[in-house]
Amino acid sequence: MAVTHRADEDLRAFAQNGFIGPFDLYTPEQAAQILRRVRVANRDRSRILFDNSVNYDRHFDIPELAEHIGHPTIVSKVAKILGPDLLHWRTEFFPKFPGTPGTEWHQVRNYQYATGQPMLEHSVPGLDDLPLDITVWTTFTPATKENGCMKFLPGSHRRRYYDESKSGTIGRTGEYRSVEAMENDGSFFGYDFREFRVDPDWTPPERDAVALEMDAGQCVIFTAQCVHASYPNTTRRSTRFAIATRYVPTEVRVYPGWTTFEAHGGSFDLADYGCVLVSGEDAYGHNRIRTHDNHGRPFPRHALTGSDERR
Ligand SMILES: O=C(O)CCC(=O)C(=O)O
Repeated sequence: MAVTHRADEDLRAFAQNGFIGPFDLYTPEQAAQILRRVRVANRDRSRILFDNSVNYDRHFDIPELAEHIGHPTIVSKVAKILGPDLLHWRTEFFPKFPGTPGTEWHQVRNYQYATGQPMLEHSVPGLDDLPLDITVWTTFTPATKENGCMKFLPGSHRRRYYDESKSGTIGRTGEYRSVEAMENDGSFFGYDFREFRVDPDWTPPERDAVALEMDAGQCVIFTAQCVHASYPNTTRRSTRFAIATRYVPTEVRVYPGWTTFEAHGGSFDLADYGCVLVSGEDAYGHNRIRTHDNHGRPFPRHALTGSDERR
């Protein structure tokens, strides 16, 4: 009973705030060990899916991340929100090095900001009020206010503060500012999210921000529609290193009809891309599914137990 009560608490808190956590996934020692392996594996680019510096989707070539995307705690908590038929669609590295600025405030629904076209679309009519995807942001180092932990504006997922369909001048093909430039000016990985503000005069109310300090091995689960950002890393030697994994229900179309795209200064050829079914069944068949990683090993699939709630 206690577990059910806790799950209901999570759903209530998620509906109210747009994020839940932190939750334990690994002990700090396990997290440090995974991070060491990821750092070593990162140097071998021979089986990488996208050969660019953006480091999307390294679960295809780094075995620790192939395991991580299907972590049972992640899958069961995300399934409570999105339903049991779950696809993992993206992995991203989020390092924050000593002396670098915070990630600027932003709000994302369908990732249209990156190219001008939605990367995610509901296929079922009437679901427009529901999030398309859920992010699980796991830190493999401590994340503190000093080294750049995340911060959220609770409840902001219920209102549109940023409009990704606006045509930004910075970031899309040809205007990309490098990650190094971003680190110097604090913009959003080569884009400037201020360009997408619905009300150009609105400024995110810092006084309402909730800072999520976390131990190594913990995760926070959120809809990117909840306005979020991170603090600058003001330390001299403490790198914060997090990995975001993103999930959709199987009814969502991922990269609908796309074969390639350009974003964050990288080129992505989707020829070998596929989502990973981390739990349940894919009755829709909208998306190509990858069952094995680039080493030929099967991705883990989590069998949900108990009364996982459909949305
Ligand atoms: O790690 C960060 O600084 C930002 C992460 C973020 O915006 C995301 O995971 O969507």
